[in-house]
Amino acid sequence: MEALKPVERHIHHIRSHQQKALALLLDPDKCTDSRQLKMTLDVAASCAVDFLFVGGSLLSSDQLENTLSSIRAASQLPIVLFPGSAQQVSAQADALLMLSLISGRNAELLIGQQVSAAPRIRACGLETLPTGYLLVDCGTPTTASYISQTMPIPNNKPEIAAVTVMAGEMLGLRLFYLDGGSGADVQVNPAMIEAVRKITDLPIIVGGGIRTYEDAQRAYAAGADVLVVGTAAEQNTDVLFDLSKAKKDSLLNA
Ligand code: 1GP
Repeated sequence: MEALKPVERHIHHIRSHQQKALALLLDPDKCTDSRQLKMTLDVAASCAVDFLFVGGSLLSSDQLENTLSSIRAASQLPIVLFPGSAQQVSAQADALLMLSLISGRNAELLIGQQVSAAPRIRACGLETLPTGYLLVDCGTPTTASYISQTMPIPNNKPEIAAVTVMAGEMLGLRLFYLDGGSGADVQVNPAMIEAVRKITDLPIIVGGGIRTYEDAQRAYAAGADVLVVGTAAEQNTDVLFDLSKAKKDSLLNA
């Protein structure tokens, strides 16, 4: 097998050392104030955030390149694109989550957008992380569920997520992302994370509705390797201190 590239290797390194990671999600539509962005990135650095995820299910302004330049100028953290569509590809990033929405049955998001984006991704030389993406119904219809026109997995059905991940692993996907969607009412059910953890040793990313130390602690304890926070940090960057503490404490509790 080909040697792992830096971002995927970093995630595996964290996992193999029983550590956890925290990713801050930045939505380019909401990063138009460069002073605010710089302050957010400074907090991220002081909280030992591991990755910056950049993207959105729906980008209504053309701010991706500008946002990436501003992030590059103000932060050393690895930038991972979290694309909502084939347009969200840029050589300024370090890597891209090559998402396939395996919880849904929309061919366009299972493989269509990926085919459209592949030549550009290759031309940019971006590292790709083959990621099985699962949307979970966390209490409110989200932009991700609406735009993807897919039915999310019910949060009280861990077994559906588990067999979906099982199939994804058999297909060769190498990471899994359980997502309640941005601004979810509640976090992904820890029982679902646990069920997925039991059937795969591959890295698990979890996001959507994570707002507190306790939310993060529950998700890490259930087996999440990387937690993603967006909305709560947009509202108040202090949440990064709490989530970072949960990350450190999870190591002590391991
Ligand atoms: C959304 O997982 C991310 O795709 C983050 O969700 O904005 O609710 O933190 P929040």
